[in-house]
Amino acid sequence: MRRILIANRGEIARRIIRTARRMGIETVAVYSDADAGAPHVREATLAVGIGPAPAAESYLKIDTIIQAAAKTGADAIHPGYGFLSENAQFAQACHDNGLIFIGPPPSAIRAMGLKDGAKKIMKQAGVPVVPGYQGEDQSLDRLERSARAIGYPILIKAVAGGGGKGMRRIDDGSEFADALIAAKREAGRAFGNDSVLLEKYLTKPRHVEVQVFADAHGNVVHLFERDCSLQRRHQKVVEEAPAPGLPEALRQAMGEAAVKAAQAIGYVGAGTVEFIVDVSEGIDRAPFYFMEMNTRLQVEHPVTEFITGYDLVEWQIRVARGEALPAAQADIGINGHAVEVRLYAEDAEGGFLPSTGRLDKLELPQRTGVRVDSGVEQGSEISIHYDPMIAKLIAHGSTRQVAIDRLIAALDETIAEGPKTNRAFLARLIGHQAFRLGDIDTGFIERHLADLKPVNDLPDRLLALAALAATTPRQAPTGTSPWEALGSWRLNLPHQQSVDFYFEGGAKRSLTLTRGEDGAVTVTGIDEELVASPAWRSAHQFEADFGGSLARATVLLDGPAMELRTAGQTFRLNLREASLDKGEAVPRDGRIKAPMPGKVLSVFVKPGQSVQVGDRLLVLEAMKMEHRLTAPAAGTIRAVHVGDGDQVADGGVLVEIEMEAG
Ligand code: MV4
Repeated sequence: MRRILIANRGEIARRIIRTARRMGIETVAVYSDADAGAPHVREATLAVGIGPAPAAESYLKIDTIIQAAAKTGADAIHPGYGFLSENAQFAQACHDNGLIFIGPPPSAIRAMGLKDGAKKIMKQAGVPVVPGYQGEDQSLDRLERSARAIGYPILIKAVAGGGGKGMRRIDDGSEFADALIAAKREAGRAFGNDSVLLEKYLTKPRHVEVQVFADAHGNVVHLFERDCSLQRRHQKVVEEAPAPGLPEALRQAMGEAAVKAAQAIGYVGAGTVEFIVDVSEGIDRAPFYFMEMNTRLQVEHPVTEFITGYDLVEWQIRVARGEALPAAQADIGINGHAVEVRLYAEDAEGGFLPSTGRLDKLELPQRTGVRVDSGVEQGSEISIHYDPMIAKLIAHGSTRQVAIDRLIAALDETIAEGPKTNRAFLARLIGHQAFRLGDIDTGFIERHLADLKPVNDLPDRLLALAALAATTPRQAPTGTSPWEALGSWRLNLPHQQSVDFYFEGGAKRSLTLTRGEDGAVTVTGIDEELVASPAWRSAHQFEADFGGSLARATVLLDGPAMELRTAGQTFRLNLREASLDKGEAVPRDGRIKAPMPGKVLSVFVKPGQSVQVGDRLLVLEAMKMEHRLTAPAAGTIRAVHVGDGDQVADGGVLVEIEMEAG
């Protein structure tokens, strides 16, 4: 293998380029018009433009990509994840054109493509599957009888669905017929296939997936598991390896089941076998069931790389070259613990809507035990066309607590400005007591949402730290010797300064700082007077020694606005009285506008209808996610300007509400 074309973009393209380069293999990047200036394009040996920004016109064009490979003399194609990575037709097209597809055989992709078929194969192979019905007979009568036999609550899943799409829970037999008809209609529209399967509904599942690897010589190993239970609307938010609290016997059993799953379909390359672990009765004797198999390298593979010490992209390339697996099962072990978070351009504090725009500032952390995989750089545009992930931050440590602490420190240091991000939310999430205890399941984020909101009451010590940061110059004047500069610089500072912080609701705190001859500052205006020696460690890292106890924080100043981050908590402070214009949380004219460009999926209201605060108005699909817009105030619908399937522009008026007085 001399030259690999990477049929992908962003962080995964860069990730593959890194390993290829280390192995002495050249790379070819492909890029859409929107990505012409992207880092992955610069870093590859060669690059080929493949069309307009929409993925359907570029990254998903099989013929164009095959042609790009032929034109550049590539002998292999790595599909990355997403896009064409699990497209059997693409894998086949590679083979047909004499290119090595760095992935499994098309037959294995196809075998796992439909849920019912995958389940049947696994059941046959002795891999545990969720009790249910996955038969050909799709008649109401047959399905209803099966549901009764399984026992409610049950879950209807579209056989062509995936990642949570097309699922419907039914708690009671009386709802069955209506729910089935609706589920089938939805599945038919979404996937062009209205077949469903039924499963016993598990009330407290954990998502535990096992990394497997197979070569073309019949060797299959697993590289232990990842826990990806922390999700929001089927979007993974935190992934870690190994799964916290998983008993060794269960780990062994799941690893063996995953290997069996791979063997059952003649697998070759990197794959992930997703299991659902039913922890409703605790984890000690928890049953686990096969869910689906992902026939690609996954976004979260770095946590596995951290704990096993192997480069999975290197393994993929070696297996694709026909080599035997680099390690045998007995050689593969677990070293420490790794946790990954996905930094997204989204408004985590405002309903998790994606946020687009230019990354005006991007400073990603560099610290021991922390890996950062990113596809963007300062100045990059986060567009509506692709996944809005800014970076993956992955931390490793000898223990889970060490890894978590490192990741929190990394998040505290991360500076990403322009679009809104989930940075502060992620830090609160992995700093949450229940997460630290490993008390996780797929309902975690929903259940703890109230605890994951920002808090803004600072303890006195942090308020003092903020005041110190506001009054400590970043550096001594230059030109004289450091010692003289420091001495005279300190002497030239005002002896006494006051700092006022303004809080929402009109509260104000005034602190007074009195500087001593030795540079120590006495802070008053808080419950207990504090004495500190403050210093900037770098442009945004501030610290103060409070009599032997060191307080550290990332401090960002933007005019009168200060952001202070420490120990995973983010505080926003205002050094000037906020103006009364708070923006329009509730639009006074009652015009509900699209928060971003997108497609209207469904409209729930009609003119003349009355609504209460929080009533759903419509669902907008944007950036591959569904966003539910709700009534910001009670009133009567005055006008509906959009219908199902309409494309809307950012700021376009969707619905108008005649708001009730008061
Ligand atoms: C389930 C389930 C409960 N019972 N199946 C969601 C995505 C898809 N891979 C499988 N999913 C689920 N299947 C049964 N029989 C609950 C989920 C589920 C879930 C699974 C893994 C991670 C997050 C989840 C969030 C909600 C529901």
